[in-house]
Amino acid sequence: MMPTGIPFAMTPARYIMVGGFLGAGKTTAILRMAEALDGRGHRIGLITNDQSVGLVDTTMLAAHGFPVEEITGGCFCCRFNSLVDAAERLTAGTRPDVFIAEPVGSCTDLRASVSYPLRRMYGTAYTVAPLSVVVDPVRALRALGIEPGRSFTTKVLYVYRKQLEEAGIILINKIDAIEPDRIATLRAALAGAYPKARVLEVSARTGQGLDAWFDILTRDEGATDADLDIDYETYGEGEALLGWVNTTVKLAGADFDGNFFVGDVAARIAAALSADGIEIAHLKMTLTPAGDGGDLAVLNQVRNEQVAELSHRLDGELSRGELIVNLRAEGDPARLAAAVDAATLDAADGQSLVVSPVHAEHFRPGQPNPTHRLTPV
Ligand SMILES: Nc1nc2c(ncn2[C@@H]2O[C@H](COP(=O)(O)OP(=O)(O)OP(=O)(O)O)[C@@H](O)[C@H]2O)c(=O)[nH]1
Ligand SMILES: [Mg+2]
Repeated sequence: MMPTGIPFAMTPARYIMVGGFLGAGKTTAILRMAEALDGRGHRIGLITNDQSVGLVDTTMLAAHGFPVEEITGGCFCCRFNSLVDAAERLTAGTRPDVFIAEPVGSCTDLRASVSYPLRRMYGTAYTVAPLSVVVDPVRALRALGIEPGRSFTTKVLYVYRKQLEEAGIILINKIDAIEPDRIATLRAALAGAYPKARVLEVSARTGQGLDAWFDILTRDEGATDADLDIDYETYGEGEALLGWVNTTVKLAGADFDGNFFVGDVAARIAAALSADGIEIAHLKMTLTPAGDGGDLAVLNQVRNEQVAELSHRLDGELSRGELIVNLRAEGDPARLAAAVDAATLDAADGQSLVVSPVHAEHFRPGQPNPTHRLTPV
């Protein structure tokens, strides 16, 4: 039966895509949106995306009880058919009327390679919301050259700016964590540089400002998204400057404090990378105790000098568990992987834990090669 009191037609389903650079707060904002729209009577299906398997985001979102499909092996634009298949699998399972999708944080040109093709080819199945691009204000102030501080090199920043250029909505996130005058400066700069986008200020953490965003996403079409003039060679080079590491290991030993453990691993990784002058884009970890108690630690760090944050803490100690580490940073993937391995082993040594590898890979994303690339008619 159709739920009532819903602000837009239920068939076709709504497709909402939440982009933005690595670590901006996409997953956090999506979780908030899923909870809010679920509360309004919608059935939600989530789609995560990454260059490879073993994802912290999927583990985290699934832990909140929402159906999640993971698309790996490339971004939505290059795996368009997998995106449609994932939506169909979710439909076969729980028949969502709202799909919320998180593209890879180093991906851009989503409007031409995902939104238009969805509208043109599957317009009876989906209406597509304006493209949101989430922004971490400290990262943005540095990337736009407004504030000093460690940032990325020119080609990575090219991708960063292209993401903003195609946004229908720019979501300045994390306003709980930064002074209002810095937000005002950033807002003015973004509004000046990207005049077609609506700029909203929110905190995905506290919920401030999010309702206005949800309202726009559930009502409007994506007509305000800007068209992108993009050089795929520079885009590909920028994306490939970011190294990716995904590792999963099992830990076993006497009872240990998992919250302390993930913080220790993060501190060791950040110290090693800082020593090499490598900037972290996003380091994230989950530690899940063996068994099915539903307990979970989630750690994130989005800049070298930031103290890692635990957004979920384990309730008690554990003796066996699975650690997933996802690191994205501007540096040689082999060097990044070595830093992750050494940090994990050294931290485990400190607790006399045995580490058994489950999955390990490191790579640079391949040249983006969209399945479709359409512009408006
Ligand atoms: N202070 C504060 N922190 C936030 C807010 N939203 C997200 N964060 C934190 O920012 C970090 C990154 O958040 P994610 O939601 O994982 O970011 P993401 O954009 O999904 O990252 P990738 O998937 O790696 O691209 C986490 O530590 C979050 O807890 C916010 O509104 N305020
Ligand atoms: Mg995410």
